[in-house]
Amino acid sequence: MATAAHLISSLPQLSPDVAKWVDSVRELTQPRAIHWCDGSDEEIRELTARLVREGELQTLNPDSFPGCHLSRSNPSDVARVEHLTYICTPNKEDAGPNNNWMDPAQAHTKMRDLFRGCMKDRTLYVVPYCMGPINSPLSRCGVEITDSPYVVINMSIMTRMGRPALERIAREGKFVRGLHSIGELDPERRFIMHFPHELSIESFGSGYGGNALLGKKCHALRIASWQARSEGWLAEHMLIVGLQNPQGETHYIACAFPSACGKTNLAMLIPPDSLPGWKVFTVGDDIAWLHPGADGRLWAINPESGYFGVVPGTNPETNRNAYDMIRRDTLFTNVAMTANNEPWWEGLTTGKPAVDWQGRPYDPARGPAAHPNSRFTVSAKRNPSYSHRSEDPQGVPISALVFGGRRREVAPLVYEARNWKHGVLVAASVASETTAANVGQTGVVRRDPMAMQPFCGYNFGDYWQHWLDVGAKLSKAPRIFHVNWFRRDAGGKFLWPGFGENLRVLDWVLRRCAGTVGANETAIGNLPVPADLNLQGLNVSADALQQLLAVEPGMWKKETAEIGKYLEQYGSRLPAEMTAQLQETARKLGA
Ligand code: OXD
Ligand code: MN
Repeated sequence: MATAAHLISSLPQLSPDVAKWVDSVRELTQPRAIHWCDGSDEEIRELTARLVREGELQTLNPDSFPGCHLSRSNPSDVARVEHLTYICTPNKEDAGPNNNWMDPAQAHTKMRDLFRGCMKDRTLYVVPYCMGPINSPLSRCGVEITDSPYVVINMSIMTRMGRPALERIAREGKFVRGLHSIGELDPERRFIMHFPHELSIESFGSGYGGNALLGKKCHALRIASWQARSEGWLAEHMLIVGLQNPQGETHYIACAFPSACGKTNLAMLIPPDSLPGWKVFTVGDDIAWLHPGADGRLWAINPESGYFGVVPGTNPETNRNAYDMIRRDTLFTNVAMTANNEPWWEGLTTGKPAVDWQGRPYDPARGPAAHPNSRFTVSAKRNPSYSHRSEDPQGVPISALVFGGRRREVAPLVYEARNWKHGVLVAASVASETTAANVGQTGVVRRDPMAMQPFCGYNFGDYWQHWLDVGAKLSKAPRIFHVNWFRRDAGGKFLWPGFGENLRVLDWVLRRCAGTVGANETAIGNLPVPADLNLQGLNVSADALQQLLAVEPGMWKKETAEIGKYLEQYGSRLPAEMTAQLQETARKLGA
């Protein structure tokens, strides 16, 4: 077996810390072989071919879906598991009421017991990766050790994986350690542990995306948010998109929405025909690392290089870019299949399912054909609206930060915060109906501050203070907005068409940033004067518009009281500024 020591001669750029760590994991987990991933196309081709031979992956119709494969998860392992996800800080208070906490020593002992001997008869893969452009000072590296070849293939799409990352780690010395095993896929023996002080992650018992692709939620959000606090930047659950207006000017915005609220759709938005001259460029669809620049602006990179997107609902009307993008070189997880070996999911208007996501003959009595959280993994470069600025080592300057949730009532279509400090309160007050991206009940409203409830690696109280501190450093801070595409009327019907039409709201957002449009100042922030929204060619009635832009004082007094109650649980860690901002809103509401 290739030990790390004997690899040092063939990999002159190997960091001794990586070598030592891999050796200690080898001793603990007892793999049959070790594979150091170099990230080459040939490596991924061979791995894919092997999984097809072994029946782990299924080749989809090579004529209509060339280079596409299907993976089926264990039915008990199809979503993130927030109740089994822990932040292990020496001091419990540092993890905060927003996280499950375990003492680091206790967590390490528990995990060592699970990992001991778990890779017998398996190959241990060493996956070096870089989050962000390989030559960007804003990027950070990690190494994931895993026994799942499915994870390796995903990581090769989602990150800059392989030799250049290993070389960067050797130069920098610092890297995030992620140890992962699928174990026996037993939900009773499943834990996702984070040790922010050690920049390390230990994940056992799940092969599903957010639990197992450790570069994504575990590193780029939970560990990175901690790292960002100590280094003076922000790691956020945000898409990044460039909007070019008919005058030819491009502005970048970053938007945070809870899981499965349409971030991928917004990131790839197609301007409707009735808004000629607009172009949209995608920089990222899920995560943004935001750094204050020397020029007083906030600069963003997307640490990822691919998309791990929700499939159901994707069709030429909702997201033509994604629909086109996933027709080749895409790894599908838990979709259904037609008789013709094409992938199929709910929301497709063509074809019909023959086999469901579990590989059984499709029977509508058993529920949807594709799992509601079925996913595509695909390189960002396959996106027709891919922005070449995604590779810019400096990132892109951000004009506006947009937050939102899935709310049938209360939150209007759009409003602008009074200033950065009020914006931090607005963002901390985000609430949304839960979705299938996490195990648990769907459709109940929960607070999801900055859409980071499942992903912030430390106490939200400290996190909000950090947001206030970052804002204080920005002489040209982005403006902060809140949107709600999901507002419904009394009969439960959506009031706003959403999808491409959301550009009309973003147009107003950009005009606010440019200072070329006024607003209605209300108790909760600044709303559009209805005549200032470009609704040309759109069939939204005056009554619907009135409801979309209404601030109902009764509902908002109740909302403000609920926000206050939610924030109270952060006790002495809650910044006084947040209370002051909330009191200001309450005063304006006459509460
Ligand atoms: C995701 C999520 O997978 O937020 O992006 O759950
Ligand atoms: Mn996400």
